[in-house]
Amino acid sequence: MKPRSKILIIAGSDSSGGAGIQADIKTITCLGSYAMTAITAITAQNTKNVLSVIPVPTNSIKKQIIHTAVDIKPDAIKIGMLHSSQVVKKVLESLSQIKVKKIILDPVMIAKGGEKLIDDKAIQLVKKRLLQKVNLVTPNIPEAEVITGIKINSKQDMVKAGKKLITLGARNVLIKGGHLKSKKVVDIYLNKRDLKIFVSSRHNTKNTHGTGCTLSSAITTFFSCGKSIKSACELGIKYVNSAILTNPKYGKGHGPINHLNSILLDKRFK
Ligand code: PXL
Repeated sequence: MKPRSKILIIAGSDSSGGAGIQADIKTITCLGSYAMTAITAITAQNTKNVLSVIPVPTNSIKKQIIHTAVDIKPDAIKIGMLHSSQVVKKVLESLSQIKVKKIILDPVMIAKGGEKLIDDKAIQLVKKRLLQKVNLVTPNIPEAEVITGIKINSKQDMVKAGKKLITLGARNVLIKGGHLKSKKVVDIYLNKRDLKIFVSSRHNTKNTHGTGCTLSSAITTFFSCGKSIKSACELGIKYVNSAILTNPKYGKGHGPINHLNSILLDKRFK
């Protein structure tokens, strides 16, 4: 088959392959689209912890974005780890030059092992200048708490924080409820006019490394292919949920999920 769409990923590299740009490429590929990349930082990590983070020079990030996009125009962009305010500034500059209409932002802040992946100045800039330029922002509960200043302990708090994100200028918000202590996982999609609660079964596993990256890439792929943001969220949530269920149990810490869950390759090897 030919790829259904072309997507540019702006994110960090995860050497363990479960999160970051590696998760993004796998997701976009497995869902049938073509992935291009601008790498913002290089992490050395495994399923247990992040050993180091090396920032990529910001001029190089801008070059990766512009030089790639002027040749193969992306149908959509997915933004992940941004690391510092200089990176956020360069990404903003680059976005205004390439004029791609569909942009999804995963406001990555902390790795599964607890390591910080973005500094405080960058968070403020994301809140003040980037949030308003994207079609959808997909914070998890800790990220929504940091951006809105609202403590989240319930579904109602999630809605409150979602509404605050809209008043801050976000067009569409998906707050992911995986961190909430609840029997089912509740994700809340909202904008000025609409509110939808997605309920999924919770799988009892520690192997959830890269779920956020995977979800935002899946949503970007569906959105780039013409689905509405809301149905792209619904389809993305289903993809991640079965990727968690079929996780390959790799590593001794928080293992990766199964990006290949959308693909049947068995026959080719018989
Ligand atoms: O899942 C958040 C994330 C994003 N980007 C990179 C990461 C991680 C988590 O480990 O390493 C590069």
